[in-house]
Amino acid sequence: MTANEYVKSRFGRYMDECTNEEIYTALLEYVKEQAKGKESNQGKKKLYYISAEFLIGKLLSNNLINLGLYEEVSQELEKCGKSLAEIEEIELEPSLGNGGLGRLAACFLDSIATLGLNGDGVGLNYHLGLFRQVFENNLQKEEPNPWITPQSWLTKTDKTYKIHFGGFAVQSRMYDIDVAGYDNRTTKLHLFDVESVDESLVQDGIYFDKSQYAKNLTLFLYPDDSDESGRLLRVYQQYFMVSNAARLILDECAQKGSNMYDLADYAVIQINDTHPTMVIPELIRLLMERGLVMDEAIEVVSKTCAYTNHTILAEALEKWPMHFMQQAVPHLVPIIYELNNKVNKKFNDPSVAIINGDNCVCMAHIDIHYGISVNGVAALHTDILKDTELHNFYKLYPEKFNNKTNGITFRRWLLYCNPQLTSLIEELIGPGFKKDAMELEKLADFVNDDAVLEKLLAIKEARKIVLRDFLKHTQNIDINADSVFDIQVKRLHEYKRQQMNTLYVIHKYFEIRAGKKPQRPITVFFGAKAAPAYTIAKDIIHLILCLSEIINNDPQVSPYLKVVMVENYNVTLAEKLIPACDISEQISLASKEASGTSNMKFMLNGAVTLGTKDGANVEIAELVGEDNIFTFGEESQTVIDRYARADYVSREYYENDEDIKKAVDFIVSDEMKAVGCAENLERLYNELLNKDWFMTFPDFRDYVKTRDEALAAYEDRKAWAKMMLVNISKAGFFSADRTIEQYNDEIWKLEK
Ligand code: 26Q
Repeated sequence: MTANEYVKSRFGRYMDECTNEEIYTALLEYVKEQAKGKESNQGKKKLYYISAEFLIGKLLSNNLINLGLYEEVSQELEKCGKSLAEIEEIELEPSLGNGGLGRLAACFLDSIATLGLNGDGVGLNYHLGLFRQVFENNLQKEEPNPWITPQSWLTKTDKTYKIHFGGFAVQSRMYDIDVAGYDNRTTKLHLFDVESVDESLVQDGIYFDKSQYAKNLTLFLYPDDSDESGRLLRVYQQYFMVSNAARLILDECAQKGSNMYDLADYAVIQINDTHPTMVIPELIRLLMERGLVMDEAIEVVSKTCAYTNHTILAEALEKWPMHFMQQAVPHLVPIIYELNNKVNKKFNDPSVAIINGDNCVCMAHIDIHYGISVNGVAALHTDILKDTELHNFYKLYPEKFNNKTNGITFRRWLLYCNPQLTSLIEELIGPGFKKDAMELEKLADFVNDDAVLEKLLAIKEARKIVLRDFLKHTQNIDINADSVFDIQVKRLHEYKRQQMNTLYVIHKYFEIRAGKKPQRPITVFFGAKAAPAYTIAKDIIHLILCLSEIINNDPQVSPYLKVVMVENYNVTLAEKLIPACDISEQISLASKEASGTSNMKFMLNGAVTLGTKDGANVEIAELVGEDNIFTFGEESQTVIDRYARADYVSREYYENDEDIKKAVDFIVSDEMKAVGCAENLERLYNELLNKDWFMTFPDFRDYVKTRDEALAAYEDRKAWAKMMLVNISKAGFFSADRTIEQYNDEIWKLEK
């Protein structure tokens, strides 16, 4: 049955007589039907990828592409004067992730399905997701972000469990989303929910009673900081997630014939950061309920779990106070004590203990001692874990440590989001790259082909116009499509250094006012949510919005420079911003960004990276060569040494560098205060002057110089197009298919 026939059977009318809502509903059902036909791999051993976040994005077009239905459906829609783009507008984007870690989990599911591996995702069905960001008076405000409608990708299953917490229990239910692989099988994303959750608990903004657990367990995705009651709720959420996962795993393995002692032959669990760590004690507990003694249960579980670390920032390594555990999950406490005793007996080294001197449970330590594998997410990151952050563990278990450089799914981040570029590539090297991304290397043959270079530039121009029209339509923003598009989109965090980018813009603003005009207008895009309680991050957003207003209202500068901060940056916006980008800002302080993944998406779409030698930028630089990337800033070892010496004084840079001083002073100028809030601006100014923990000033000179070099290089259009082509041709390594093959070959060992 074609899509149009399906619409007719569903509504009694063909597409041309249906509303967009009806067409959307019918296509959603049609895709669900088609996905059923693609069975999942039923091999003996199965991967359970447990993650508190799955930032899946809208699914309609992606599923159509992966099921091979995209062309057919687009053409049928076109015949009746409609476009898939307008139907897609009906779909709400689930915001089930903060950023990179959640998006990585989504890319991995796509690759697991595409490679035909037996693996499912397990997570939580947050009703209101992460907050929706709105700007009011140049400040971020948070609002709930409901996404579950009667027509959604969720399928209610009859799987339910009773989950016990200290003092009460809840009934859970599993919902499934089918994940269609590209031209292959499907896998499932299992999202657990509580029947008793109550959306009316939310009052003003995103405030709600944090103590009514039965009503709020899956209400929101909790952003990465906050008050004590929020942190405690996070523990309840994590336990709810892993207790459900553990029960599901044991049920499925028992059904396949496991006697529980051989669990590792049936299941492998990938723990996505420490958020699902309690699955280890919970599995031990459940195995003991099934008759194993504790030592046996510990041994079985220790052969089944593997841990991925995504962060070097000490404050992001989860440590939960023991009294949280006592309150939320008292039945895990004796097991955690036993896990700690065993470690202490064996190693007698407080730095590797599970319970630390402050009586907190170090979640990562459980994963490392009681798992088969510890991996970082880029080569530099893994090296830093081994040499510095987790060095004491590396000495104990060198064989457990390994690197898995992140990847992205090319289905969403090339085929879907940039059909124009996809067609050109296919015209040049055939369709093989869609299945084997390394074939992109064949593009290198065209680096001196002027006609090809012209076409690449034309596609970029076309994509800028698409972005311009989209932002006009959705956010009423006006941009000049003939300007250079310089883009930094990612969660707002001081280590990612959006503040350094902003200081550069201020510096440019002064240059233009002084008569030094850029050769071509520049548009600087930001997109970022800040965690609601992360004050300085919100101050940085405030600064960007104020600066944008000042520049917009300055007729002397606005023809040459524009700052655009898009509201509520999400996957849908990323899909529009990335194909239009010329310069990709990847400017984290060296050693701090574990990998980054937007850097890969930009490169794949022909943007040139302006970046520090951090995370996966290092591997990008190695692949494209120094001529095809703009790198700047101090090396990670220099930064690590500087932290160790603790002798960085930001004020010295401020006092000795006129440009830094001028830019920083502008933050608290009368001009800025006229559009902004003095308290916020002064707080940020003081933070930079007295702390600047992520060392923006030492890198500032080199950043300005290198960014200006990139802008100058842009003017040689042919040379720039060559750089674009080299970047695209070398992006194959960053396919998540490669990453997942490596996870499977070296950790999971699933049959194909
Ligand atoms: C921790 C404790 C309490 C509440 C929340 C959290 C929390 C939530 C989310 C801690 C961390 C996160 C998200 C981390 C993240 O997105 N890390 C990114 O992972 C990417 C994929 O590996 C990397 O590319 C990025 O470099 C890394 O920052």
